Amino acid sequence: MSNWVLEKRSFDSKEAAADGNRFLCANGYMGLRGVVEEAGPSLFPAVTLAGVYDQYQDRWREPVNAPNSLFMQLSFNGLAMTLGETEAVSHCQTLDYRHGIFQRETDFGPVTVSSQRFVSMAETHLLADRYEMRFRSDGEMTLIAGISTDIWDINGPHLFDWQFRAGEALSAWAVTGEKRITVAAAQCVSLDFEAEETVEQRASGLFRVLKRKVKAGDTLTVSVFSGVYTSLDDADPVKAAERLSLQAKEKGFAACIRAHRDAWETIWERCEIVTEGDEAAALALHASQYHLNCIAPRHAKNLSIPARGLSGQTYKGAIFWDSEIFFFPMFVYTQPEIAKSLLRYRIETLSGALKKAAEYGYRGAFYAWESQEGGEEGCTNFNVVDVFTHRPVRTYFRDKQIHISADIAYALRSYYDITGDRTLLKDGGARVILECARFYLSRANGHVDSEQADFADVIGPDEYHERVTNNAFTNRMIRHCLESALLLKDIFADQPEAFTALLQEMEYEKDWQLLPALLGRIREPRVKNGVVEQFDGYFDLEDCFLDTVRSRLCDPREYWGGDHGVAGTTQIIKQADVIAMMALFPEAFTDPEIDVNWRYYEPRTEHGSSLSACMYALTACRVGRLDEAWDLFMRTANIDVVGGGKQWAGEIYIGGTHPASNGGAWMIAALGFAGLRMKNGKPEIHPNLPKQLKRLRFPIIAGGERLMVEVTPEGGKIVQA
Ligand code: IFM
Repeated sequence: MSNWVLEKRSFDSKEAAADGNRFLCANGYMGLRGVVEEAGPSLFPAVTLAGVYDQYQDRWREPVNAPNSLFMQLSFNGLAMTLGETEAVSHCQTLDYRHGIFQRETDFGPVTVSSQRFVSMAETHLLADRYEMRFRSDGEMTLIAGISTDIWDINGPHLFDWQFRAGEALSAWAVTGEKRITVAAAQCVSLDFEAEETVEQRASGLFRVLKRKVKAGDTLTVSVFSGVYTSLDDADPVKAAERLSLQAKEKGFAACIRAHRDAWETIWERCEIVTEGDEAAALALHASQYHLNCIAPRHAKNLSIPARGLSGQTYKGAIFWDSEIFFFPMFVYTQPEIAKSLLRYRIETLSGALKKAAEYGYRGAFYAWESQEGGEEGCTNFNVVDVFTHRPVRTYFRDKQIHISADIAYALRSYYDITGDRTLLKDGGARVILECARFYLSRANGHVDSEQADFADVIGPDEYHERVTNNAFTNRMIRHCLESALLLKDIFADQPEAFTALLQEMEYEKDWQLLPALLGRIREPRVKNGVVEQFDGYFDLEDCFLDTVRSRLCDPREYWGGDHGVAGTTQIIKQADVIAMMALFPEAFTDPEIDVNWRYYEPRTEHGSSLSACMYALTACRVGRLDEAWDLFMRTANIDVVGGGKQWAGEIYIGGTHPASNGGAWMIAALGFAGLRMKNGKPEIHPNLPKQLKRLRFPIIAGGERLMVEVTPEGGKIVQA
């Protein structure tokens, strides 16, 4: 197996949910789960659309899945050749990370089916599949190829009033329940054989039925071209989808796949991390970079990326802090136009954040914890279901995880620091930072017996301890947000009138005076023997081992956090928190400070979130704990290679890809192993290469220059690309 190819040589329907994620093909506009053509809803096929949401009844709002327009079902002599139902002699499926191409080959005995398909990186709305049948005996084949409207949804259905049209292209379209958005798919086929052809409209969609006699030794091929559009993309999405599928058919499969492969090559030129020394690590890095790149919104200027990418509807397809803290770094250093899109999404959803703050009685911008279109809050007050009572549990992620606004301000500032480009700040970014700072001005609590300001009743990244006071991470991020707001005056020093006009327009003059005062008063965390206390009172909690806490569970799926969770009264934390702070502000802490905190918190961390390991790896690099850094790196980078992690919580599907880990893998390689950082607008490196690697090389764009970073055991350099 090359270090660019994921391969699986068996099929087990129990692994279908996880494999659908691992073998995902996507292009930022849509994601096609890695399941075979004939799969019905029990194998979780989906074409998930980016940025299109719907709510069915009072269920969770989630992204919409388009119909499956690559559906194909072969029967031979009356027997359906369906993986998982008909016994197969062998099955192999692969995903080529370099070019985003999914292949399967299934030997059903009398016939072997093989296919090659992709979600075009060159043509945003195009899916294509080349499906080949090799017959070993004489008989009659029936191939059903069409658009399946039998859609697997978690909280659906979302598409209603189906309509169909059959011409050279088959088309199916429907509207979403909530906003009446039209979702359309069209499909054309090109055959290298003659067949009797009929078109059938069934309850499950619109299909071409192709029948013919075959002889042993015959090989027949069908190429399928499908356009997918919504009324958000085009005033006539049905026509647009039909037009695209016809055009693609005209071009032919070979030309379409060539354009798709070329588009991927261009992406790799911008960001490929080349390593030497460890093949498993190379594969894991390719997987991580593939998964993050394939969900980047290249077709848009103002979209962000959901926490589970485009692998389905988990986490309501919502945008979390994952975008700014975990996805953003790779993009800002390699493809800043994508980083810009992530931030434009926040700029354009500021009104949602202002509304949310006002609803809670605050001023300024309080961004949604789980943000959907328009900045709408997708996070409910009851985000967990109790495994014992099956009742919803009141959770406080939505109302107390206030670091989200500062995380966004952090990324806006980093964008400026790394690119040197002020346009984003000018075009709304400065306003966002100022509104976030204003939110913290209104959210701060005076301390009862000192001059200091507390941030009480919050949740930090460690979500197991809810409603705490002075979470070190949160307070540090808030300080940085206030500092960034004040720094804007220097950034726009050459345009003082424009900056003053902005403050006036925002009625900010009084708040501007208050910022330095609050900055000077934010409570510093307690430090004991060099260890930063995660929040007020954390050190007084029971100090015990992870296994002790685990042994207290009555049910393996029990939620560890909240009022009754097993972790709440202990020092066991879900994910990096103080260590995340140290990873984000490396210059604010000395090596011994980081080391002592790392040694304290790592054994107390469950790593119950895929966001955790990379923060520990980054800080481990910094203090020379390279063996630990390597293990955490492999865990991070391999996450969507092995497809680990929970897939189900009771009845709720929670699986998906892990873009935060994918971004984390880039961060560990670039910011950790190479030690890349910006100083006074210039990149510099401080290599910490683990012994497993003989070479590390990757391109960056920093301060407007295209550069190449090279690290070997002998040292490192940054050269012109
Ligand atoms: O943003 C994270 C959070 O920190 C932990 N739970 C999952 C979320 C989405 O990845």
